[in-house]
Amino acid sequence: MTLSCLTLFMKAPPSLVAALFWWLGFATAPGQLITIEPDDYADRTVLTGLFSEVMLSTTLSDNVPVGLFVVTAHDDGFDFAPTGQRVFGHAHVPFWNNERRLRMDFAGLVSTIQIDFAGGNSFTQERGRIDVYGTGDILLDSYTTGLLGGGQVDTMAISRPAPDIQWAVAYVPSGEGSFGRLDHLAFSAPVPEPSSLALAGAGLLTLWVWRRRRAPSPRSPDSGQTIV
Ligand SMILES: [Ca+2]
Repeated sequence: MTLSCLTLFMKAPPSLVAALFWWLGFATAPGQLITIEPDDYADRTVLTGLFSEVMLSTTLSDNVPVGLFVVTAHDDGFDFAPTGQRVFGHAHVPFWNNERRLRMDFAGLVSTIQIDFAGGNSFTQERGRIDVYGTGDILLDSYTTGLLGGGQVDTMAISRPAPDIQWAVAYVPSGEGSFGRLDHLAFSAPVPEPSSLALAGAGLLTLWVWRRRRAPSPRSPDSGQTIV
């Protein structure tokens, strides 16, 4: 936030500051996580575009979303689901690998993300991985599970000192398996990027100043003169 914005911010009435923070989503209790659980939706429900806090999509190994492969809630069918019976699916299958990645684009920046990974093969072990990226598509952090057999679960969790995660991909690295399960996504409430915060604050304060200038000045009841 620039110095001029900060000065205006400090001079603004408390009610305006409270409204600004509420509008920007800071009303969410600290530590409260938003959860998306496929078991909460019917089999084959399309989850892409369903949530205001995050956009779910499917990518290839280049991390670019493929519009045709919408993300769904999918019955596992093999009892490999980390929770309940349903996992994240895409293109009519309930599993993920290096060429089919679950991408999560947040409506702001988050500090915490976690998603369950389970091996999806009874005959060989697999690893899951999550990569988190910040502004400018900079890789911030990664988490890779150990080798997991079919139905064995590890929660892939990353927590940052401050909200700086803009998007993430969960998948099975190349050569580490082909049938990994992904389930039970949770993340902290997205907060606006600093540039958006400064822009929103300047906009609201401009509106406040404009309304003050348009408001009629109070006048003396006897003289009709403006009270100074
Ligand atoms: Ca589940």
